[in-house]
Amino acid sequence: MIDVKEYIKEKIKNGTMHLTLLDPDPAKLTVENAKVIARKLKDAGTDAFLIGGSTGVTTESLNAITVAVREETGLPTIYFPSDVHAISDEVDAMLFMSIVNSSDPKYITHYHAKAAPYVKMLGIQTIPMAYIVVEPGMTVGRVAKAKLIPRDDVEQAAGFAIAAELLGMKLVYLEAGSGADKPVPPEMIKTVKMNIDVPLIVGGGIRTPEAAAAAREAGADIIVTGTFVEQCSDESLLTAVVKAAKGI
Ligand code: 1GP
Repeated sequence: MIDVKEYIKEKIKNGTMHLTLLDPDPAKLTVENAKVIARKLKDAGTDAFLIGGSTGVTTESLNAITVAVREETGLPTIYFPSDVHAISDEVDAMLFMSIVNSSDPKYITHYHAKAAPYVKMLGIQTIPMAYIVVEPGMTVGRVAKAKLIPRDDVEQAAGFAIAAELLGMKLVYLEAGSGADKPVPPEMIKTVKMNIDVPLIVGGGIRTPEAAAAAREAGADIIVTGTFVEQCSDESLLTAVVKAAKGI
């Protein structure tokens, strides 16, 4: 298995990474579709796959999509946890993430206490990550009862990010929510990036080369696109977004 922490460290030395998010809810994505999308995104230059969604994910669907993506692309697969009951040892790593601005302890540490013994027993590589949900927040904001960071409150976002770093988190993720009409504001990305030394992930609502470039130029180390890559059939636009994210 790939050492994903090391892979990320090496990649971001050379610039921003692009991660493709696939939602393994069987109602949204079949294994065959996942293979087609994964192949297209590999060709477009994506660096790794995040696999996860807020609802409808099972261990079986997670395993099936992970194996398909790995076989199709050979790129790292990283579980973006959905549900305490869905855990896979097929992934190369798992984001062991706390939704630090949730108002519900379940999403901060309590679900973790239920999942952790299994994660440890299965020997899954974990990467501790703070997940900060910004307006509009979308499904994850509602499901995880996030106290959404207002789009203009860059200090609050920075405060959560710095706290996360001091708590020992190895990644910080600024999330506007999957399918958001507006991505995380570049000003917020810039302020958070200036204040932390761990890699910064940005996602939610990025679906144009301009938005991807704006996030990269503001300081994102890793840019995630999900809805756009699942829906876009124009391969030149896919490639343009991935290239804009990576600055190549
Ligand atoms: C969601 O940040 C990701 O967790 C991706 O968002 O689906 O809007 O690309 P999109």
